[in-house]
Amino acid sequence: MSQSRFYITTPIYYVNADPHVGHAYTTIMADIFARHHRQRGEEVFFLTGTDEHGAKIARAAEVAGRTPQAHADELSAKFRDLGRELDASNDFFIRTTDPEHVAEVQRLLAILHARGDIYKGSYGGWYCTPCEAFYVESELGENRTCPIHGTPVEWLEEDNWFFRLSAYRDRLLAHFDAHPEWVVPTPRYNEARRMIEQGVDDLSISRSQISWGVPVPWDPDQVIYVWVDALFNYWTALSYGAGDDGARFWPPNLQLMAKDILKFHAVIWPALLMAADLELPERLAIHGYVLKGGEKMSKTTGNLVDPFPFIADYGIDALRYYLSREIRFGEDGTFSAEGFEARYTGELANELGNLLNRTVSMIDRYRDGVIPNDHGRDADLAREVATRQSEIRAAFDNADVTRAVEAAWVLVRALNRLVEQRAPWVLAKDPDAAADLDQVLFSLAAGLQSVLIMLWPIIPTSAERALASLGHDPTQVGLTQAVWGAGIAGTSVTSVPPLFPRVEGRPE
Ligand code: ME8
Repeated sequence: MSQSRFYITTPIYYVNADPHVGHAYTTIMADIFARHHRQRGEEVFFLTGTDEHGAKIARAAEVAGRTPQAHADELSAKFRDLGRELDASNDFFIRTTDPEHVAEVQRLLAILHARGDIYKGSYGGWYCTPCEAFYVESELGENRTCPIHGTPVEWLEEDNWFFRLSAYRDRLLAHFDAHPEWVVPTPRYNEARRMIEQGVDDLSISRSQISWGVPVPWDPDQVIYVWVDALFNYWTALSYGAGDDGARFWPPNLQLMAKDILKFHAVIWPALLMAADLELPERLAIHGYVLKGGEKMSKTTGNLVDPFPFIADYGIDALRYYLSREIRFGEDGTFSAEGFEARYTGELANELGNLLNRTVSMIDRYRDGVIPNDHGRDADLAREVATRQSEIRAAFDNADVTRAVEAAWVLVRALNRLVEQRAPWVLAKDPDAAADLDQVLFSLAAGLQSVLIMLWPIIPTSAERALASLGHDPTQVGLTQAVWGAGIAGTSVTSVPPLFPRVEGRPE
């Protein structure tokens, strides 16, 4: 049987400024999906990277007093480092300045040109450099400002190469109709469909007034519009970053992004792929914004949260857990230091960390550190484990990370209730209750083993440490290992320092 594949992407981030929690959010969410699909035994390719061309980067470099390349090198390295800090298990990190990417974009563009999908024209419009996009007058905010950034737009007029986007309108609509779940959640699907219905203009896909970009292959005085260069990264990465036959991963199964770049991915991207005769992605999952004080965190507005202090103080798993649980996937949600601390202490430390601690120390004290046998008296709990596992699979299939964490947490709470209701410390005093005590200790260990494997995509390092303390090989985190009590009776537990230790003070 051939192994199924799963190709997942994040947007490639602009290297105009340092990364913030918004970028961390998308990368962490993508990593959670990637890990979950690996747990299913699938061959996963997880791609992230940086978007390095265009006026926005050229200007940022100018302000920093260095060449665009030197600027991109430094900032791209920061995004790569952020990925490592986040424990992102990406299989490749693409940079649009990679020569292989540049060559492949030029090859694709030449194909579109040869097919008659590209023509020369002239264009004038209101340009927002932070968006790297044109707007029509009716889309602008007060005093001619960008609807996304609120910053002034500028009038740009030049002779450019155009892509016949309008010619793809009917095919795009047909694709939307045939694949009602290709953009989730539904309001985003509707929004994108409406944009196409209302009419799409041809797209200027080159710039003559800037030089920081990929030269148009048949007209080197122009560079390719940065969004066209960037969107193709999802394809070009496979041509040099995924080993021999990287194209086997095509098309992407899941592409994550926030709603700011919906139009580029749900309207322009599929049309470019149709023109290049490439299969369309299976699904785009559009998540909400991470807000700070009620506003979108953004490099342009400057209301940023730096993820690094939170990672330093609480550990990366705490950030991964907080973001996946607090911000309902697909909706906007607020990042706050108070909320972070509350979930860390109330849930990770008190509910999960203590549960492990108590379980291991009771097995130590009452059973010499060896997990007893199952007496078959907790069939309901065993069934609940199976139910939650199916729920988690379904949640991931519906691109709903938050629901997956919630389902796992229901089990954590059920196990805490088990401790309180059965009070092993009382059973331990009664010699006739030995089998009952065996059962509760086995059930706690079995339940923990299962739930830790289910939580592994979210909190990988903590889950591995906890599994090891239960005598489970921490490299074995496939979902088949998450069945009730798999191979756990008779193994020895070892106590470990608290998974989520108390943190003094907190980042602002
Ligand atoms: O748009 N909340 O790059 P970018 C949630 N280079 N997610 C956020 C966020 C926030 N406050 N801020 C940023 C670009 N993000 C282009 C993409 S792809 C071919 C080219 C995340 O650096 C989110 O994924 O502005 C958003 O879509 C992306 O970063 C935008 O990153």
